[in-house]
Amino acid sequence: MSGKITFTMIKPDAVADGHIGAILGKIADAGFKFKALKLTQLTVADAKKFYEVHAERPFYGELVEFMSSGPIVAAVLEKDNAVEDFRALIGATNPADAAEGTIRKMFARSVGENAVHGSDSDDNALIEAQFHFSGREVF
Ligand code: FUP
Repeated sequence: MSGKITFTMIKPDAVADGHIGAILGKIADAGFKFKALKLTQLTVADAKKFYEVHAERPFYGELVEFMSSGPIVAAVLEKDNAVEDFRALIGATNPADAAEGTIRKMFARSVGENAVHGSDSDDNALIEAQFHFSGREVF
């Protein structure tokens, strides 16, 4: 079994569309515990750094612009097998390909504005959690 921690953001589209409560409810109902939680907004520099692995991709500029365009909810979540189970809960990157009942299928606008982020590995979960939260904000 993999690690117990993952990191998520409810992205600006889902916050603007009024889905914070519904998405947090689905996360809690799926058995995740909230270790850290806040409403915040990324600067352009923050978004560039967070997504720098995608810097050479054609969608990088739009992604940075979108992710810094409005408030997000950032959270650290705890559950056995957290990374894999959370990615199953959110569904495929493109909501058109996401399974019924997944968060992206229910709430995402498009592949670029896809409602939620989920870490893709245990190592990245830790890096991303530390990017957004200081030690005293994680419980
Ligand atoms: P995921 O791990 O499912 O969030 O997907 P990726 O790491 O491949 O992509 C990160 C973000 O880049 C996505 F959430 C949205 C954006 N993206 C696009 O805008 N277009 C694409 O074709 C792929 C990703």
